[in-house]
Amino acid sequence: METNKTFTIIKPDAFKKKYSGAIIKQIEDSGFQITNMKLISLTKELAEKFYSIHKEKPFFTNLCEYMCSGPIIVMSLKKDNAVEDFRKLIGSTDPEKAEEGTIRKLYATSIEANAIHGSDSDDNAKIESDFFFKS
Ligand code: IDP
Ligand code: MG
Repeated sequence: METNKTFTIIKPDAFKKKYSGAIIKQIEDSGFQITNMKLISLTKELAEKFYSIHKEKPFFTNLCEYMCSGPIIVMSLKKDNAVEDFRKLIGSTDPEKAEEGTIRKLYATSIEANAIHGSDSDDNAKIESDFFFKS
């Protein structure tokens, strides 16, 4: 399994607030290369499929609704140690717990509307990137 790839989504809250440019700059300045990128809107079916691992969680329905609430930017990224380094760059799921300078600390609205997604493993980076970029 490759360790130099990850996958990210600029979520609807951040896109709506026009943070996409600043977030992409921070990602590139941190050494990540964008290898694929597109602006899309999710359907309920796609959101539920993407987040199916969380389907038993109490926040699942709201999460899927929120992810369909506006355009998102999906990107595949390349860098050594991509998954771990990117999770560090975005910070904790809850922006109130995220470290200073992380993308979620800077741009998130709430624990749900937390500005950005980052894959949590090399396996999921491939699955998630293929989900959006292989038809
Ligand atoms: P992650 O995005 O940091 O990997 P996960 O636990 O995988 O966090 O959760 C996926 C997404 O679900 C989060 O990014 C956030 O948008 C939402 N979420 C996670 N936990 C909560 C919660 O306790 N309340 C509401 N939404 C949540
Ligand atoms: Mg996750």
